[in-house]
Amino acid sequence: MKKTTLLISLNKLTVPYPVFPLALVYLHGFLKEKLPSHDIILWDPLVHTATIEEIILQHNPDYIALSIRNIDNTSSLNELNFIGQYRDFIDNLRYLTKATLIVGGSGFSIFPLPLFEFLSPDFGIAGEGEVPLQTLLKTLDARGDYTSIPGVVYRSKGAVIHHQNHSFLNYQRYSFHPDFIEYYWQHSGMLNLQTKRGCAFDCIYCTYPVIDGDARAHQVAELVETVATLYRKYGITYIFFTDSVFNMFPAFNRAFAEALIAENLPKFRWGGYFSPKNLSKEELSLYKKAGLEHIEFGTESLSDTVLKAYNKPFLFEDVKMVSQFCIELDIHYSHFLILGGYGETNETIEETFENAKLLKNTVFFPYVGMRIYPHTHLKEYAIAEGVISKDDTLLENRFYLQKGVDLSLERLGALAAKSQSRWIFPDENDAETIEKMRKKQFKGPLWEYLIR
Ligand code: B12
Repeated sequence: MKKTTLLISLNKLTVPYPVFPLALVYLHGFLKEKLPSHDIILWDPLVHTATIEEIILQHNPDYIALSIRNIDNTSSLNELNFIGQYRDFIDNLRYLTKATLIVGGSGFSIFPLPLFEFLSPDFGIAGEGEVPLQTLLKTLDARGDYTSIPGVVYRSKGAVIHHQNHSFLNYQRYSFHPDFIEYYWQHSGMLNLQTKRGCAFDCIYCTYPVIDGDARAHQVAELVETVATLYRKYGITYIFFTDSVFNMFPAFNRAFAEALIAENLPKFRWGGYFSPKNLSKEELSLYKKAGLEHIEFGTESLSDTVLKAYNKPFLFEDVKMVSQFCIELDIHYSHFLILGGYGETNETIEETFENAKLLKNTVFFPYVGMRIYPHTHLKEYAIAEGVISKDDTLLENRFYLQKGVDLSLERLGALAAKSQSRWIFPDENDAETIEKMRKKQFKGPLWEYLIR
């Protein structure tokens, strides 16, 4: 008999805009192909008007797989944490249904053990989800032994066990779900797609290597086919490539850009996260021809002392150079910064604001302090300095704010006001303006309209 699996996105955050739950369409696409013995139903509280009670009544699922993306908003200025609402949701599911509950997602993957303890699902999957979820569902259907499936988290004799997954997929099966495409195109002004997984860098605060594992690329032909279908069949002309860092694997990127150009999608535009490291003007110019419209640089500081302390593999000189390339090629670009993290001083803060004046036609998005996450170098430094205790799960928002540095908004705001560029601190709420612009069919990230 056919089983029913309900796939849910738990993300209700709409800041800076609602983010298309890419994980769900990948998991759906993969399971449709590899697990035909299951009917897969998708539910997203932002998209669908039916309530979870109605969905459960209608489909009576055997399994419910929940995607947990955000744990917190990484901002010390307007702290949010979402795990309480996830637990309430799961408690309600326990009341509504006897279905087996499985959780996964980037947020879950950062904290698999403590979050499993906190949420009490039946199973968790940390990291890439496609193969582990398919294997787990098949095994549970057959009442088989799930205890050694890579990636799976479960409880045994009171302890929570996690077997890490080290073998990864190098392709994707994108499922074109019209409800999702329509809602997110209207409300986000972009859809998204991933061309690579994992991260090759080792920045002291970052969770990406823990979430995604080793850096690897997907397949050019399949990606271009997905972009072309979204463009031709659904009228999607703007995509955010969600890779941790887009400019890894230059040979792959070149092939991808050339294939996009050959596909001839004249109105197609895209953007992504880039690193200022290893980015030539010639490469950027090719991406521009392939539709590159905006770049969000994970720069973090404009002071070499701090870049070194954060273990960023570039210098301010690189930042200046790639910013200039963007200006010359007419590519919108912004810089994300972390002020007051490990190694910052009052002088390096001043240096960052001074250097910001040398970067023209851009927007800065500064975070204040570094969110401390498990399995990072920063966690070890914070323990050594007594900022957190050794056994802190870090599920609650914990920040590293460099002692002795004046990080008051008064000071930072005054420095920002003196610089010639636009600084958008995380507590600035532009939601209303953004919503108005979306209604007028403005596409893309929209910060490009704020450039001074
Ligand atoms: C791209 C990105 C963005 C872009 C998104 C652009 C866009 N249009 O898509 C932007 C800049 C908008 C953004 C914003 C934010 N982001 Co962000 N973002 C990312 C990034 C780099 C990639 C996310 C992605 O799309 N991955 C690709 C998909 C396919 O992968 P995935 O979701 O992980 O899914 C796989 C697995 O997790 C698993 N899986 C997923 N769900 C499920 C469910 C089940 C049941 C199973 C079994 C498996 C499973 O299988 C999937 C396929 O293999 C991640 C970091 C990272 N490397 O993951 C951060 C990340 C998701 N972001 C994060 C945060 C915090 C935010 C913000 C709150 C930041 C802020 N202060 O504004 C906002 C929230 C926006 C919102 N409305 O939700 C955090 C979330 C964790 C946390 N700390 O809470 C991350 C992990 C980064 C970090 N700091 O650690 N983000």
